[in-house]
Amino acid sequence: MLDRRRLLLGGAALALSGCKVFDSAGQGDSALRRLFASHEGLTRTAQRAVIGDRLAPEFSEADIAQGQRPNGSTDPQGTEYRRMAETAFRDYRLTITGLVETLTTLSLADLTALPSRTQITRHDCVEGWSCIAKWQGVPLGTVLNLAKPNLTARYAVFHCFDAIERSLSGEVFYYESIDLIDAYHPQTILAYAMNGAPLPVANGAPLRLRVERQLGYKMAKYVHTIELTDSLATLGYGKGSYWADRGYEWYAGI
Ligand SMILES: Nc1nc2c(c(=O)[nH]1)N[C@H]1C(S)=C(S)[C@@H](COP(=O)(O)O)O[C@H]1N2
Ligand SMILES: [Mo]
Repeated sequence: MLDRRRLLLGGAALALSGCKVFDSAGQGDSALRRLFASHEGLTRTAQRAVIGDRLAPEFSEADIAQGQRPNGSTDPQGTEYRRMAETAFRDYRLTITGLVETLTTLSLADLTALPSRTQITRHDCVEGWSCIAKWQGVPLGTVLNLAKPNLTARYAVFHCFDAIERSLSGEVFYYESIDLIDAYHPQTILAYAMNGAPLPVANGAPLRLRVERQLGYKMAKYVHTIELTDSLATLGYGKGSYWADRGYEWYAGI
């Protein structure tokens, strides 16, 4: 498999271990940030060339050694989210908007009524840990097709319920994006179940993305809106995701 860290960052990755450490790399004009920026275009092209349309490895039940380790936000505190969680997400609606023909909203019952896919895959966090878990959900492509994407759509942006950052200047809600190649990849699903049970709050209930050929931070939890766009320029600081805006690569291929 591609040695992503060596290809991307050389020795710089070795000095970094956690999201907090990366976060500081996102401040201002750090040398590390410039290093990331100069590698981004090159690595995305190189990784795509190597990866092509391949499937991520899938595992067996026997490979599930432990629960999925919760990371990042694990208990969103917003009032809308808390109210939904208390009533088993009966009032949850996923919205698909942006460059689509039909603005579409789907309840959890609507989503679970669609044909589902189940896959046992390994989640790799950039902090250096991995977990194998079983994910069940609806293929993202199926959901996007209900909204009929315009031909101009290039990216799927995920807007989430959790405020990942709170400061005097306000709250920043987690956001991520993938291109439509990954969005329509057969293993890209909106998961509502994990290891045979409804998705726990700690792991992104009621709905989280699985995009199996990329690192953990791409797999947006607590998704409330999927927006199709032709550009990422107006999202956050323009790099396409909360963590990409803070120094990670946008295309986090593994
Ligand atoms: N909405 C949201 N999605 C998120 C995060 C987050 O903080 N908020 N953290 C990301 C990171 S860094 C990882 S490793 C995985 C963790 O998923 P898990 O809690 O199911 O292990 O979710 C990703 N998706
Ligand atoms: Mo992560």
